[in-house]
Amino acid sequence: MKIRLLILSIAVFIGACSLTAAETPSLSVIDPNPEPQASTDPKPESTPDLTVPQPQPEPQASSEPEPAPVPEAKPGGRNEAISSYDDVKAFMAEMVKKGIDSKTLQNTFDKTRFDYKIIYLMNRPAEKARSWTWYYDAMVSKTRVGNGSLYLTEHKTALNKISTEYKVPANVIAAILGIETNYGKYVIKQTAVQGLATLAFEYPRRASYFRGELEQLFIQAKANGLDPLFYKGSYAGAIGLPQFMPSSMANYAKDGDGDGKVDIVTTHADAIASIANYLRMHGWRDGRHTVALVTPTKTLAANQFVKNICATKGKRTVKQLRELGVPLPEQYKDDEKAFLGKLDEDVDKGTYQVAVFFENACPIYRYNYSLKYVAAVALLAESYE
Ligand SMILES: [Ca+2]
Repeated sequence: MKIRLLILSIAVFIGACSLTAAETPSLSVIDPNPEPQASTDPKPESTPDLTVPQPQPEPQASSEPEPAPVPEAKPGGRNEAISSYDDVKAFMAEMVKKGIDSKTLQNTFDKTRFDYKIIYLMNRPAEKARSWTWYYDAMVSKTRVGNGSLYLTEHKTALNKISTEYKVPANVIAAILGIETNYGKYVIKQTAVQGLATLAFEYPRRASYFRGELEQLFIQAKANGLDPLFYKGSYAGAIGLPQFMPSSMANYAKDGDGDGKVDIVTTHADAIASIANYLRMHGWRDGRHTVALVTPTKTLAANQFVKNICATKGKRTVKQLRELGVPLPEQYKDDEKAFLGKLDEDVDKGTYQVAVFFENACPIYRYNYSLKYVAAVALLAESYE
């Protein structure tokens, strides 16, 4: 199982490997999506339903980062350095007007080629969602729990300081990092520019969105005195340890180590502060609960469940949930607000897992619009020693 996951994840990730019919990967969490994660604004119509994150590979033996792979040429595609194409040149001219240095733009696009595998991944129909059991086993694996406990020790100083400042628990921040990039052990090789440029210029359906993100990446790079190619990202441009889209970086990323730069690619303290700030800005409040898995004592109708746990519709009190036949331990107070959600769609078989999502579940949902993701983050956070 582990080996298969590893194969799947490696294939998924940024197209480091070529895709084969036998191992066609699922799309990973690190993608934009209908409701992009960490912050891209939700786009209802967009891409296939990619809301279920796929696990990242378990950490591998200390591997030196390798050079970013050069994408395979596509017959009939635009396979040269992208600075040679008129639409890219026009974009560069616009960016110069917005204050980005022309040499920086030229250098960046001279070194970038479109990766058509990304278009293939974006156009694949959504595959059937994995079961909650499968997802839980992958996301809250023993290895990931163990690595998280080590991470909490290793980054204790930054985590404690930032956790106190933002009033967001260290274990929740670590759990998000654990699921996004295996606590940074997953080394991303591809530049964010490559993914963003491919989607900005070769994916008409969402070109304007990705063009905006590409623009923001240059702005962020300039603001932080960094080379745009420094930013490593998923095939859809989600950057660094916490997998923020550039617009999220602009709005929520923070300098956690106080060196005056926001670097969420290599600086853990910055990634930690950025996640903490993101959760805080999306409504995380001290003392509220996140998620509880429950076994209802009565059959619940389909319309008792909600999909959007940040909405007003479907919000209930714990007292009302108890009256519905949802048992919750005493630690949950009658007047706490919560939603009822199910973690599997297979209601017919009656095997689905029910979860209660409390008010601190919403900020995690804003990070990645998937109930499974929210539950996995909450449960992983509770599993550390
Ligand atoms: Ca910093």
